[in-house]
Amino acid sequence: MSVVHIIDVESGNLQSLINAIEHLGFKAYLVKKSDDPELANASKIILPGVGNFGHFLDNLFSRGFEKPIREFIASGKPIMGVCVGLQALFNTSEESPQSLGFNYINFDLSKFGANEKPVPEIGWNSCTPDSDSFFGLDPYKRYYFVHSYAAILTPQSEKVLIANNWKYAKAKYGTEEFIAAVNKDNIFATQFHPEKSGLAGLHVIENFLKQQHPVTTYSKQQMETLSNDYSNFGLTRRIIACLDVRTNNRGDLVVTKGDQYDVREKSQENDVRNLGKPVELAQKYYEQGADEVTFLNITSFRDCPLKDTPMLEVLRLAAKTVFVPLTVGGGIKDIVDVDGTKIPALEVASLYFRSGADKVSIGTDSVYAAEKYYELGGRGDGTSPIETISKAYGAQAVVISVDPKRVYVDGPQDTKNKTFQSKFPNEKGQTWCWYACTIKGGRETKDIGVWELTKACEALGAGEVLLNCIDKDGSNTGYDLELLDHAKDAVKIPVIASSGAGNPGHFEEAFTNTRADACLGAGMFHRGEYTVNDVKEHLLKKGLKVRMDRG
Ligand code: 1PR
Repeated sequence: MSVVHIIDVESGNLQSLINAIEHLGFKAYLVKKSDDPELANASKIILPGVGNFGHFLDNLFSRGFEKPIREFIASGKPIMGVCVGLQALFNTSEESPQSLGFNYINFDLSKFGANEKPVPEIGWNSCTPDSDSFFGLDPYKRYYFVHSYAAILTPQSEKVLIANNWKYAKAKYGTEEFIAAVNKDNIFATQFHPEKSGLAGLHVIENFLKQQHPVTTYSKQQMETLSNDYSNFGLTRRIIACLDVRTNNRGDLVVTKGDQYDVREKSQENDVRNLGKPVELAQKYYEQGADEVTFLNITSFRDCPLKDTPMLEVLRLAAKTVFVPLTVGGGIKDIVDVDGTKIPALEVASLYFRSGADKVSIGTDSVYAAEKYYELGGRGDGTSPIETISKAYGAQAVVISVDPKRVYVDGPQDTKNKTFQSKFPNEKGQTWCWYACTIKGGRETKDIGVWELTKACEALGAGEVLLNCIDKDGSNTGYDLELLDHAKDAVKIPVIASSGAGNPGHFEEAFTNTRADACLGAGMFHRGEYTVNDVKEHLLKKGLKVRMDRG
């Protein structure tokens, strides 16, 4: 079996890349030390990078990898960079101006402008090879991008590329064009994550491993359906399947679903509603076309050592066959293990990343972090899980999960939190309202609003908001559209609509009437009322672009 060598400087989730390579029938070998003699035997190398440019390159160079990588490239053998692995080919990045890249391409990376669009770019974009297509990159397929910095193209930078015989594929996010992939001789690199891009991404990896450049042809109608219309900044409408996971009375790990967070059956047994097995359902939703899968550990697994937490095994197994991003939430905080050992949140998160998670979602602790942020006069002290995880793995890896309830008041003077006037008065005729954040799965309500929480967490380094709504959870009556607008007005980072989806029309409503960046569904999928594909077909009929390349 042919072996692929992966450079491992412990940045982010390499497990998914290994899984993708093995899924394609190759063997993966992790090179953790630059003096590993195996490196000399490598016939193909992959250089994956996640997170911060400086963190990644400084780490790579201080571990002595610069020389062997340059020598490998000079030998003419194939190398593929992924994400920050692509960025490493450039000179420097605005993200870490003190750090140097390999400078094979002499221009600098910069941050996306956030005036017109959410930053980071998180989602499925297309990319168009400028000259000859390479490694099967296909303008009618969608690839998963997650980054704030990019090789943004200008007439001048394009001249640099052309003059130096680089082939490149462009992507467009909002009004900015950037490099999605490059190729010259034995070097190939993608800004997107092929290992997280479903079948389309697996094909790109396979084409690199087999050094082939296939071209797919499409009918006119397929081209129309699949082409990018550059609405929604170029991204498809993202559909996320969410699995709330916990153990039932018998100790089995089940996917459950509550009504306003109550997950118990109304029967005498009062057991936790059991809607299926986590790994099986994740696989099913991937096959139905889910763009992401989120696992929420809705109660911590008490009396269980962290390393044996069942959620780790769920992730390990799911990541073997589910090649789209996986998020895990619940219990991402500083913990004291059963033997009394203190484990910082960063280490808890690292364990999840190493098991196959791409993002962690932080609920209760994000409320504590925001409260502290305001106590300190609008700054963090660097110790909250949002800050530590974001610093090590990048903002794109940190989601905050918000569990709010609507609170009506007579007017803005009645609360310190930001209010707005709702179109839907309550039974007392009040129209002014705000959204109170809760902690511990909705059991405790805090005097901090969604507006205040999301703004503070964004400033602390969160990259995305998973916006639940206790009033709507499990109701099948559609998302709280006013809540979505309220949060979108507060922050620039992407906001995921959650709670209340009961049919495909609700997804359409959220995407059309609000600026939601993604929509999440749970109960309607678990109960088998609709599939993810039903939702996508509906959105397509309504003229909203979705990713149709099904895993
Ligand atoms: O506080 O960091 O340990 O995280 C706990 C996580 O568990 C939080 O993300 C919190 O939202 C979640 N959680 C806690 N208790 C419950 C519960 O249901 N009793 N689930 C819970 C929250 C909300 C969504 C749900 C949508 C869509 N679940 O994930 O899937 O509301 O449902 P629908 O489409 O069927 O309406 P921490």
